[in-house]
Amino acid sequence: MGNLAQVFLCKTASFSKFDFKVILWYNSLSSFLRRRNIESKRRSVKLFKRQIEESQKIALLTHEKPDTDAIASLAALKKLIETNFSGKTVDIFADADNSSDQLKQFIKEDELNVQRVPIYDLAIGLDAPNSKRFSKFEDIFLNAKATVQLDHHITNEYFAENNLVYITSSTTEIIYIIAKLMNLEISNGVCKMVYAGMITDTANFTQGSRKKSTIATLNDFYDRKLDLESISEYFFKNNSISKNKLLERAIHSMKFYFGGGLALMKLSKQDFLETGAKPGEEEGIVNQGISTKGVNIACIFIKRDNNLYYVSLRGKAGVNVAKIAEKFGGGGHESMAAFTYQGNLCDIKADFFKECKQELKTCEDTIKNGISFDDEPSLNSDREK
Ligand SMILES: [Mn+2]
Repeated sequence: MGNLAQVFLCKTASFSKFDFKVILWYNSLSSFLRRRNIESKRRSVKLFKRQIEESQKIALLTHEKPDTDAIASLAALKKLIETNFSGKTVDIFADADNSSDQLKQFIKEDELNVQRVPIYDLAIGLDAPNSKRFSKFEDIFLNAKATVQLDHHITNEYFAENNLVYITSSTTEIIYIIAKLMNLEISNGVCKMVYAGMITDTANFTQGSRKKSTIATLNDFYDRKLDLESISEYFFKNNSISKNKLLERAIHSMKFYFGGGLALMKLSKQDFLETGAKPGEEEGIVNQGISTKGVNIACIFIKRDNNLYYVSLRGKAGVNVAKIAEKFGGGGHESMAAFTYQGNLCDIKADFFKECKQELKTCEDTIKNGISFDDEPSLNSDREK
């Protein structure tokens, strides 16, 4: 609300002088905080540029079992640093299957996990809420002379010396925003990598965080006349037959709890073997659960090894699945999160259901039965405050 409108309201409605003072005070405090926030972001970006300039050997790291946003972030930032700063060696690391098709799209097999140097001048963490997520490469980050991280997870632990954490669509989007603030030369190839991270982390802009900056970034890409359609098709209309067979198994396993509010799916090692699906092909299958009417939380338990499960969660508006994932040592976003569980399923069942029930309770009032196209005051579309 603008100041003028407040003065008007104050004169017409039954506002006391005290209310008016509170509104003015609140207004100036929030604009002060906003300014301070922008200032601190600017300082972090400046520091990041200086950190790159002052380093010669740079390591880029991301979380284990990297998704498309993580891999695209590694590739995009490597390219940006190499083309805009001279004399830097940029090594990239990820605990991943080097031969996966998804990885090969962005990174040459021999460029990932190269022979490491004992101590890097700068380690840059990407798309990870804490350093443990770098898994077997965590020591590279811990031993580096300087550290910075770029991430968009709501559960981020601000674990680096310089933390560039913005809750937005993807880590690639943050890379693009920062590259622009640094006035770097950004190639069309880098933009396409950024786009790949954005569409996969938001399931084609239907979940996760979508901010003003997301739209501004898309605007830039349309101005560049990039072929975005083929990237969308590659990620969303390109399922292998084995993935479809895996999806069929997952749907077959789907069970409903709490009056249909929770959908649970399971996949075993056997399912992967018998369908011929490769690791990584389970990405996105959990969305099938959340796309079901009445389901407000969906999850999939993927059995990797004996008693080792990867658990992926999705939630509809009003639910915060990151909270559930955090309880079990994981993290993520309000509408999409994950954790790893080592142990017997029977041992986690009661606790897991308790957490889900709790979240379903808090969302009961906000879930609508339909949508309204009536004229209503506009909503704040950003779900994360
Ligand atoms: Mn991400």
